[in-house]
Amino acid sequence: MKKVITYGTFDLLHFGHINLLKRAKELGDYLVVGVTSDSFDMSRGKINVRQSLIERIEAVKNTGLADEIVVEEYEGQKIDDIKRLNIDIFTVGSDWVGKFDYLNEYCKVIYLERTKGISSTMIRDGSLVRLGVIGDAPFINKFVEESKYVNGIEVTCICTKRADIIKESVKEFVSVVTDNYSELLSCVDAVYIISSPYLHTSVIEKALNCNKHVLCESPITINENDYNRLSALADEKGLILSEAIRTAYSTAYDRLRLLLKSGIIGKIISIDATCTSLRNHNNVTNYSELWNSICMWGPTAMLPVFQILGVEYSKKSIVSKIIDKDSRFDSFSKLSFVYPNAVATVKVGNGIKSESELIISGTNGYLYVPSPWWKTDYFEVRFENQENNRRYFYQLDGEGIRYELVAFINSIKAKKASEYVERRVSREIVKVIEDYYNGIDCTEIS
Ligand code: C2G
Repeated sequence: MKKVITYGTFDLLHFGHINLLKRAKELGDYLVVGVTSDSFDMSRGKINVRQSLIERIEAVKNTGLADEIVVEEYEGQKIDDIKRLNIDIFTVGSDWVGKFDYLNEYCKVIYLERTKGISSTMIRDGSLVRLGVIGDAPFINKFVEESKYVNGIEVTCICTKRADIIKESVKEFVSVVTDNYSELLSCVDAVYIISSPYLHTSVIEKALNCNKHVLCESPITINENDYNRLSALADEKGLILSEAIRTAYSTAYDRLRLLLKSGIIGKIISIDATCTSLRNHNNVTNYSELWNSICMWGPTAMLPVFQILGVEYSKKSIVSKIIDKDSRFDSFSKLSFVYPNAVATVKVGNGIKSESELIISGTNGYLYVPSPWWKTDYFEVRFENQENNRRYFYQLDGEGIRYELVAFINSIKAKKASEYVERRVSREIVKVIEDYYNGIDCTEIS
């Protein structure tokens, strides 16, 4: 008797799962299905499984395809199960190609083609959001790979002028790769935009006019009037327009804000946020194709300032080292904000390197987030008496993309913008960047 085993979460069992189970069954005479436990899914970063283990097991049972069901509870269990149950074939969908080759030592490994396209019922009842991705950055690969960990969303289409940067495994996952934005809009419910900030306004406007929800890399626009017009359009059409600043959605950052609210460091007097990188700086011929420092890092670095101190500062100044005047490419900018009772400094650089930490100083102590603070799973609260210092750890899966996607689909379902990046904060970020482009409150260094 040939024994086959397959594993999965099988949350809100759909046609793709059933199709996989059917073909798995056809590979042999006896099918064992491993259903992941809630805690195993949590630990492997599946953060929004909607059904309990019991419900998911029940659904697999009801297909009548499984001869035996086991619960997958720990990393490495597959080897134990294969040996214990005398399995001949391990199979799983093609989205996992290569990932389980190590099991070849114990049995035959077969990757079955993943079912592309999604059951129309799931789209109709709103339990699945078809997402289109538009942009030309290699980051698209990471984004699509991360989306697999989030239930309720599926990247079905990528629109790019650079199909060459899309990995084969990612092409395998999506149904359509095109350079035609209208084609993308015709087959999705929502779009994720990672094109250049100069293009955002027209790309967002077109999506909203086609009744698609939007998740856009920050800055959403570089013009306040455009921002106001786009958010009004989203409201009028009952659509979500969300800003993709990953840090805002991470657990550590969220807990940090709550702790500060509780007054743990007393009155907040100063915030210093630094974000720098040295990306794509070799052999640059056209700076307008690169993200300058203020667009690449400004939104993330300004986020804690505006969320914690508010947007009613009385004075700001921007000092920049501009290395390409035509595109106003700053390799470094230092922004200062003066509030009636506090101050903030933001340093951003795409072309210089510094310690990328976040320090929030208060009358009783300070909060320290080590470099790179924007993707942290850890921070410390420090006091004069070191014995009172506290360290906080939180898991961060996939640099925060998963959390961002979960928040996005939750707001689509709730028909309400999420509070992770408030409108007033988004608007202020846009305003500061617009002022930078117009040279307002700006000083240049050579
Ligand atoms: N699947 C598919 N087509 C889809 C969706 C899912 O063929 N449109 C397959 C997956 O490739 C997987 C199975 O259905 O083989 C179950 O999918 P999930 O519940 O999403 O489970 P997954 O996270 O892929 O876990 O240890 C767990 C396994 O590694 C698989």
